[in-house]
Amino acid sequence: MYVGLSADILHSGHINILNIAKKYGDVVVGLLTDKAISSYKKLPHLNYEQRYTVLKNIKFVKKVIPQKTLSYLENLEKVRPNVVVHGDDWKEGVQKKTRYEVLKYLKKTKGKLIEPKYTKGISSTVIKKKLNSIGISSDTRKSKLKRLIEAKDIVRIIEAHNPLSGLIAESVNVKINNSIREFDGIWSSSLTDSTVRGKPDNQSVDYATRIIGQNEILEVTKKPIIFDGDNGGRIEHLPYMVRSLERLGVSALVLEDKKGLKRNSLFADQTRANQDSINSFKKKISLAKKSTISDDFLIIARIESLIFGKGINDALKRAISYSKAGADCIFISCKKKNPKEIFNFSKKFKNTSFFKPLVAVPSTYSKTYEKDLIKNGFKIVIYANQLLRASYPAMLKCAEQILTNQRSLEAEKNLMSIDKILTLIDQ
Ligand code: SPV
Ligand code: MG
Repeated sequence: MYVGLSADILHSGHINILNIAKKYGDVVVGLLTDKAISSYKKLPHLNYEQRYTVLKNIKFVKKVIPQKTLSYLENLEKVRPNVVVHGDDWKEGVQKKTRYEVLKYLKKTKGKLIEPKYTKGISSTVIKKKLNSIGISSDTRKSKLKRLIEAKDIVRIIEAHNPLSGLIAESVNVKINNSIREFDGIWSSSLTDSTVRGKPDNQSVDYATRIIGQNEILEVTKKPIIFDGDNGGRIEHLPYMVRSLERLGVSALVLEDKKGLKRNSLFADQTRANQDSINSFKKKISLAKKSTISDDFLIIARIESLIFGKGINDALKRAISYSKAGADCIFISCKKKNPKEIFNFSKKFKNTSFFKPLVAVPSTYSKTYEKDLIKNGFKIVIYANQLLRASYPAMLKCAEQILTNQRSLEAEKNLMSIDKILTLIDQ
């Protein structure tokens, strides 16, 4: 007898299903893995091991095995159950197709599908909403990025430069083919953090200021955060930065192999910027890694070779060295209009035994689809500046319209209503 469950938040509805199932024989639970769940909805609150421990201690359950896909077929072939039990709520929505597959299988094996009525008055979705309003602990948030990297084909990150843009990153979603698509996390960009403060992206805004800003974003969001740490500053100070970020619940620190006065990599003119030596940067990576408190906090090494026109072989040599020094992921900078160069790099890097998940920032090669990044070994895509670039022209246009017309009526049609702004943030 087989029951497929996510079992993130167990309630009396689940116990009812398991109790009914028990009446038909030994209950094998196919516990959906993080990967299977995140293929159609948010990563569960509890990780697989935590969910496994809870389930295997329930008296109605004989055995718990992983269900690696939304589809039951692989496990049904393995377990060969006579009966499958599932709440009748899967007749609609994203699981409709899965149900149909199960019915087809059971018809073949002369098995039976039991569908107890969905338990009214209790819903995981409502419980999750309540939990969300309580907030998230630093440790739970921090560990989410690593879990997402393990569970998803690609982890989709968007820049936030203040709490309001953080709220957009947190909650925006679109429904496509019955599943909800959203961003998985937030990028704290040195470029947009500097720009909103009216300063150039050359570390004029110091880390302390940026970390205070980050704290405000952390206060109103729950998604994991990747912090753009530029070159990490003086190596002597690096352990303090790592510990501050980790304590706050940030999930990863990106360090780039540049030295001296920093210039944003997207500038055409890099004559005043310098790339660090492999040896010196390796030391930073390994010290940053040693300074972490847990394995959940990731150190991402960012390679600037292609920005300096040094070619793929230099980038590859560095990727291997930084990977050996302990980098968890490799971020390969590129400001070409197409991704050919980074795809050639990833092909070669994949063939080494030092491969680490790759990070792409498709600001200039924006025509590249996520599916092509996935095919080429990229695990994280960062939309690094788009929200700020969207807001500035809108504000500028509004200010110009007011000046031109000497009143604000003409600008109104592009503005959020007064009612909306008053209620945008929950009171
Ligand atoms: C940033 O967003 O600050 C970055 C990414 O470092 S890039 O601007 O592409 O260098
Ligand atoms: Mg930056």
